[in-house]
Amino acid sequence: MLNDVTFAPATAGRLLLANLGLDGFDRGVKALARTLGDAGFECISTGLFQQPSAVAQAAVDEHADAIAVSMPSGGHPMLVRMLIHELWSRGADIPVLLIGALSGADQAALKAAGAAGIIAPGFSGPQTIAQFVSAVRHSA
Ligand code: B12
Repeated sequence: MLNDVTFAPATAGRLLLANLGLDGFDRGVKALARTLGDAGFECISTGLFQQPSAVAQAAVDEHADAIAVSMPSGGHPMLVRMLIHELWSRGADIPVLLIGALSGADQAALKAAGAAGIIAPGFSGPQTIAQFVSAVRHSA
């Protein structure tokens, strides 16, 4: 019989996993959700083909601690800048991390635009987890 103990699972943070624009790669984001979920994060996925405004609103509605943009197709620079702008226009200071093989110029432009982390393809699971632990800690 259940008593009045409240069960509250510990969480390392709430993450919104997003695929922006015409990017159609969902295998990577599913694997990422498994890796981060096993590490104690709550992962919410937007699904494919999202507009930056929809991702920003979902992050606010879901009280996300950080956003992971998965975009193997490589359309980051414009769409991630739009996402960060949409977050700021909602007064939301939520770190955005993304993965991608980007030129030095694109990386610098995205960092200047406010991207919290740009992770190169090939990063190990533990390195990826460490990036999100750090991002959530800094946003707290
Ligand atoms: C499978 C695949 C496809 C499938 C995708 C199926 C699906 N449902 O996802 C299909 C056939 C649809 C496809 C289509 C295309 N593809 Co493709 N595809 C691949 C391939 C072979 C494997 C990708 C994959 O699923 N890997 C397995 C997953 C589990 O690994 P992953 O994606 O790397 O994700 C891991 C990490 O990166 C990490 N991770 C993922 N997201 C995030 C986010 C954050 C923030 C962090 C920290 C970590 C993280 O977690 C995952 C687990 O470790 C790659 C080549 C390659 N070997 O990577 C090309 C590749 C990604 N494709 C490519 C291209 C060009 C295309 C097309 C544009 C081809 C075309 N002309 O139509 C289209 C684009 C379609 C679209 N709308 O986006 C290029 C991209 C080049 C670029 N960016 O400059 C690649 C690199 C091939 C190449 N060498 O040219 N593709």
